[in-house]
Amino acid sequence: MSRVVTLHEFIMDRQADFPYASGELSRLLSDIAIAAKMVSMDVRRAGLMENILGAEGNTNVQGEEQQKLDVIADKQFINMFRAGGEVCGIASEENDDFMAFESEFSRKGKYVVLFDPLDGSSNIDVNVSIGTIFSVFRRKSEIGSPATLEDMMQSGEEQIAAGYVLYGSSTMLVYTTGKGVNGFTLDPMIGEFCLSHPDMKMPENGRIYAMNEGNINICEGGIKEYIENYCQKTLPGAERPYSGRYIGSLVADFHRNLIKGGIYIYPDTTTDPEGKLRLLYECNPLAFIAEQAGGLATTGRERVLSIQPERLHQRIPFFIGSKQMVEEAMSFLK
Ligand code: AHM
Ligand code: MG
Repeated sequence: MSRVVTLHEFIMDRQADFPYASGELSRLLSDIAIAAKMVSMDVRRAGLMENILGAEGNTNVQGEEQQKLDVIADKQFINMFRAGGEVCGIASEENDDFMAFESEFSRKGKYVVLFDPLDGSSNIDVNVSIGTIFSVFRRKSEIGSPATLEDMMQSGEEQIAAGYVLYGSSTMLVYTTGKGVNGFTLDPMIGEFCLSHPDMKMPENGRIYAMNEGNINICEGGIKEYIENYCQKTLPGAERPYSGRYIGSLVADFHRNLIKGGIYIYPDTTTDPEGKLRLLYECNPLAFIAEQAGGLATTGRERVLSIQPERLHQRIPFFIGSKQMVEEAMSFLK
C-alpha cells in the first residue's frame, strides 16, 4: 500500500506553486480544513442534537429561512478566519453585509474569503448531502487598513483559490489554486483529510443532467426544448436518454458531475428572474474548479468567471459541467 498524503503535507509541498508564495495562503487553506472538520462533526451528529437541527427562526438577507446548522457553520468559519491572521474580511451568504475584521492583527491579512457556509440548506433536516463553498481573493485595499467592499467585488478570474467541502457519505475537501484540482477525503480514524482524488478532470461529455424540473414551465422556452427534446430523447446513436439526477445541493450535484460527467442547470425563472444561485458564494468558486478540471461554467450566455460583480448577493443563471454538455445546452438559448 502506498503512503497516505495528508492535505497538510500536500499544501506544504505545493506552496511554491502559489502566486505569492509566502506561506499565508497555505495557512489559510489549513485553517479552512480545520473549520471543515468541526462543521463535519456537527453535521455527523445533527440528528442527535436538538440544538443543531431545525430552523433558527430568522431569515437571511435573501429572505430564506436560516437553519441552525447554517448559522453554526457560518460562525465556525468566521471564527477561524478571524483568529488566523491571513484574512482581513469575509462575505458570507448568511450575512447581510461583508465583515471587515477589527483587530490590527486581522487588518494585516492579505486575503478575503467569500463563502456559502452550508449549501443545500433544504437537505439539512433530511440527512442528504450538504456542503461548504469558498472563494479566496487577494485584497485590493492597502494591507493594514480595514477590508472594503471593493475587496469583495472582484471578478471570478481574480480568485487565487477556491474549493468546497462535501458532507456526503464521506466528507471531502476539493480545492484549486489554479494549478489543477485535487480532492481529499476525511479519514475519521485519524482525523485528517487524505489525498484520494489527485488531479481531478471532468469528463468532456457525460449523460447526466441535473435541474429542478418543477421549474420547467417558468423558464425560457429554450430550456424546456433542451430538456424535453434533447436530454429526455433517445438521440440517434444513443441507447437511451440522459439520466436525470437532482440532489438539490449544488455541491453534491456538482461533485457527482465532476467525477462522472454531467451538467447542472439553474436558469432564471419568472419567480427568480436573475436565477437563484449566488455569483460570489456559489457560482464563482465552482466555476473556477470546473474550468481547472476542464469543464465549463456560464450563465447560459456568458462565462461566469468574466462577470464583474455589481452586488454582494448578486444571483445569476448557472450552467456548469462537462464542456460539451454546457455548450450543447447553451446552443438552445436564443
Ligand atoms: P442554499 O444556499 O440556500 O442552500 O440554496 C442553494 C441551493 C443549491 O444547493 C441547490 O442546487 C438549489 O439551491 C436548490 O434549489 P431548489 O430547491 O429551488 O431546486
Ligand atoms: Mg448555497
